[in-house]
Amino acid sequence: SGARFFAAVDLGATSGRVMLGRAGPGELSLTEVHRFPNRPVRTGATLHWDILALYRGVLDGLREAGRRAVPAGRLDGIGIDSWAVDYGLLDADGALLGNPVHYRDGRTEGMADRAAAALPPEQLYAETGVQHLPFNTVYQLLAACGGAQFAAARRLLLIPDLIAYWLTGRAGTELTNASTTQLIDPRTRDWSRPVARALGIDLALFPPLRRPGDPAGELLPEVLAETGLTGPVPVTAVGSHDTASAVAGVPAAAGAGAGGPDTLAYIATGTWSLAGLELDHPVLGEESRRANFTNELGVDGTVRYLRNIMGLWLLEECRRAWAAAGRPAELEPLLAAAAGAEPLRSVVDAGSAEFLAPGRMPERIAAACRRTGQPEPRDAAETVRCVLDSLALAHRRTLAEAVRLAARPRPRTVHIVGGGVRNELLCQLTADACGLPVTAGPAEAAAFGNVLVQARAAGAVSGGLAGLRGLLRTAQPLRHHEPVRDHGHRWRQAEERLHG
Ligand code: LRH
Repeated sequence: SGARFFAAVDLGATSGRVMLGRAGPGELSLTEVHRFPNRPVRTGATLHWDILALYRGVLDGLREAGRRAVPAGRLDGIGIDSWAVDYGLLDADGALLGNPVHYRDGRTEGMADRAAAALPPEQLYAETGVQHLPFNTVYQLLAACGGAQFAAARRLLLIPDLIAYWLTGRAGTELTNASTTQLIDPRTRDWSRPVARALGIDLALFPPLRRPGDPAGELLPEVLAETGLTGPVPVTAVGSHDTASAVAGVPAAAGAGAGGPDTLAYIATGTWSLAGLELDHPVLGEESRRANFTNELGVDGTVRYLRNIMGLWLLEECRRAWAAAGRPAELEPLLAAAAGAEPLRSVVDAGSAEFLAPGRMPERIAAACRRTGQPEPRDAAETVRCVLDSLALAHRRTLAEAVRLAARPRPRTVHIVGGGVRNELLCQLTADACGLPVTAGPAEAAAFGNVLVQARAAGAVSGGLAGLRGLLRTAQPLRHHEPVRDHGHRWRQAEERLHG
């Protein structure tokens, strides 16, 4: 057939993967060829990403993708996406200055206040539409700017742009990820000079913007040699923010999505739950700011109107604590036990930044229950149940608020994509909490969205976002969860317990 081969590099907070996509007219499939752990490293007080280990994982994955392509060694394109917000600094020779700092590092404490003294939060939101998260890039820059590394920096590259730079020798700033820096105006989809000026951030640090679908260079000869690939291999800008690619990879029905009559509601689950709507314009009002919704930019002119929810981080951190204490921490038995535990016994605010930092998660969850006058979980099963109920409740609350603030019709279904798809209990509880059917899948939505954008840029497939998404519905089996009827009042009560 005329199918062509594309590699999608998708770097998440706990693991990275390289997927080999096969795409052609009416054809789309995806195979995982390499997965590697992403293990942050603390030196002194600072939590870092081990960026060279990640880059080695990328090279190993590209080599394996080439082996499996037909003919071997030939790839028609490479696209890179990762978590948002973080960056590396380069010196005047183009060398990396230190390991990129992890967004969960504590260095940004107090920076929002410093920013607010220079630019009122109302104005910052009206200009950028970005929710307040303690680790937004602008706060990281304010924390970094007194240091020696920052003084030596000539260039700033967001994580996927840094990987692309090492692969190609060419530097750019991909737009969807740039929109999480809090330096982009979502109306013009370009830098906000007023914000940069007010905060004293030099936009010249950022190489020029490129948009999903734009060329991002070709693999360097050394990279071809190391991966065994046959040149030329183009690298293409995709939605390099993983959430942008994941939402491009939502198998939405025709008619649902930006500009369509139906509301596209999604939850991109993984370390985070990103719950919201796809819109064709940003929502920048004061009510939206107070509700802490963000307007991230998506592929093809779309806007992701969503809120960050702590996601499976809560569960992963509990398991890490139990494993360290020598207690059972295997996922499947814990989920089975949680399924049998009393529903909605206690819930915590899964949107709260109090759960952002690593460490002692079961104790912190118990403390939050105590503080809100609810019973503490008595064992691991009850703790896991509390986490999943709390996530489902946050999904319900966030989607309902998004629909109201964006003045959109009630969605017909909620799409869950990303790693959380594998957690059937979470998907069912989300259906119950939202009172809406859930369509679960694909788990690798980010890689699908990544491949689709590259494949279109290469001319292997064509169409708008709706057309591309049409290919997804046959590429992967999807699971459907019907909400249990008459449970609405239980979730309403739990919500009142927590939020009044
Ligand atoms: C998810 C994600 C999310 C960001 C966070 C930093 O991986 O990109 O969209 O808010 O990481």
